[in-house]
Amino acid sequence: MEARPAVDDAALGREALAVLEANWTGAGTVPAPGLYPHQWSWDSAFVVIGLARHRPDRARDELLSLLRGQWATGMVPHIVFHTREAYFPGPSVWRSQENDAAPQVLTSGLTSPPLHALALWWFYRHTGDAAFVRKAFPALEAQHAYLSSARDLGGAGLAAIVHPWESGMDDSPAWDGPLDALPVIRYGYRNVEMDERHPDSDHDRYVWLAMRYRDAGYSPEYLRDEHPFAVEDPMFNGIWLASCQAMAELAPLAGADPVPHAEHAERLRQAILDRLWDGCFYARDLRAGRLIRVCTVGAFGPLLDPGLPTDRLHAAVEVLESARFMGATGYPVPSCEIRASQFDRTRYWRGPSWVNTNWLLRRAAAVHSLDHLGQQLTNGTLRLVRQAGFRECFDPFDGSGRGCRDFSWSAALTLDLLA
Ligand code: 9WN
Repeated sequence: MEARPAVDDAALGREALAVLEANWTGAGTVPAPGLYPHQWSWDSAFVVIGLARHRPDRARDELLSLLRGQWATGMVPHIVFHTREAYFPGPSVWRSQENDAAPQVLTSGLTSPPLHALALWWFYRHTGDAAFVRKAFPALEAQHAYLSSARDLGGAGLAAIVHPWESGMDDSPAWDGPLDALPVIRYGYRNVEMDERHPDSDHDRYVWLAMRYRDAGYSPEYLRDEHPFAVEDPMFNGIWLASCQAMAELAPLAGADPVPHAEHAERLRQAILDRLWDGCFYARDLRAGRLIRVCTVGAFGPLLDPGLPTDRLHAAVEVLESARFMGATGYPVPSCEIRASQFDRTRYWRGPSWVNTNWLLRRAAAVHSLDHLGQQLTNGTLRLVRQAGFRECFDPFDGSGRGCRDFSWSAALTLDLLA
């Protein structure tokens, strides 16, 4: 494993700020130079969280820049493009400009985990900037209304993701089953560029799925009646629940009624428990009508809820701390349980550890006063970035870095962990 010279906290913090400075385009922070040259939605929310204490001006600009991409439906897209292409699939695939609901700036047509209200709450907690809360609140209300109206495909109140990219955990083994069920052979789409850049067939399916949705005009009726991929994900919905609670706390600052947001969080809690729990939280495949029984780091999203019943909390934490996850690896938290046949320590969301999910679980530990767990997550994550740098993800056994270097959320959340 590559070793870096030892850095103290102050130097690590300076390095993190330098990475975020270098990744700032003047109109948003790119996740990493080169591979990800636009603004990604949940990446930006993590950047807001990390910059809240250090660069509140930049944190505000980051969120506002992302929200320029919000559609009239309330949907916050998973990518806001800064240049016309330079990433596949770029604007020519999404064709957002052909949709009446889309903004002027070019965007993707999918959404991503709705972390933004929690990020705004975090920002307020550290800055006390109520004026900014008032400014951003209506957009986040619209985002939540969109999820309630257009994404409740299962009819029980949870939001369904309609594409693996919407989970933020693209190649998670949780999506293998729903992807395998797609009729790619009949409708498969490839072009020369994809053959060169993405030899594996899952990427074909990703693009095919996105284009079907696009060709249906990004219509909610199509999603409800025809779209072949619809999954209720515990991480997406756990984050949404935490964001609803954040909205309830922020509402008075924005002159809004907190009650609907608090009630919404309660409904989400019940739906998550009723539909996604069976000894641990699993994603539900709405098209196959069953739980997807592979336990990934996404299973721990509902722990963000301070009102999670104690028996479920303890059972889930036991799984997290067991040899299925943290108990077996040197570093927190593998993205898939290590005993699963799909576990692969080298492949993105199929095994490696990520700073953002570690941060979310540390937040979950804090809301439940699980101090020892929180400390383990903090120390383990700082060890990863101290040893390997601000990489995209890390081998959970030896801590070596994988994927991009100078990855924005790894730097941003390190700043928060150091505080
Ligand atoms: C597709 C930008 C994004 C993250 C996701 C991560 C990866 C994109 C990709 O990069 O997804 O959206 O090209 O694989 O899985 O979580 O938001 O950092």
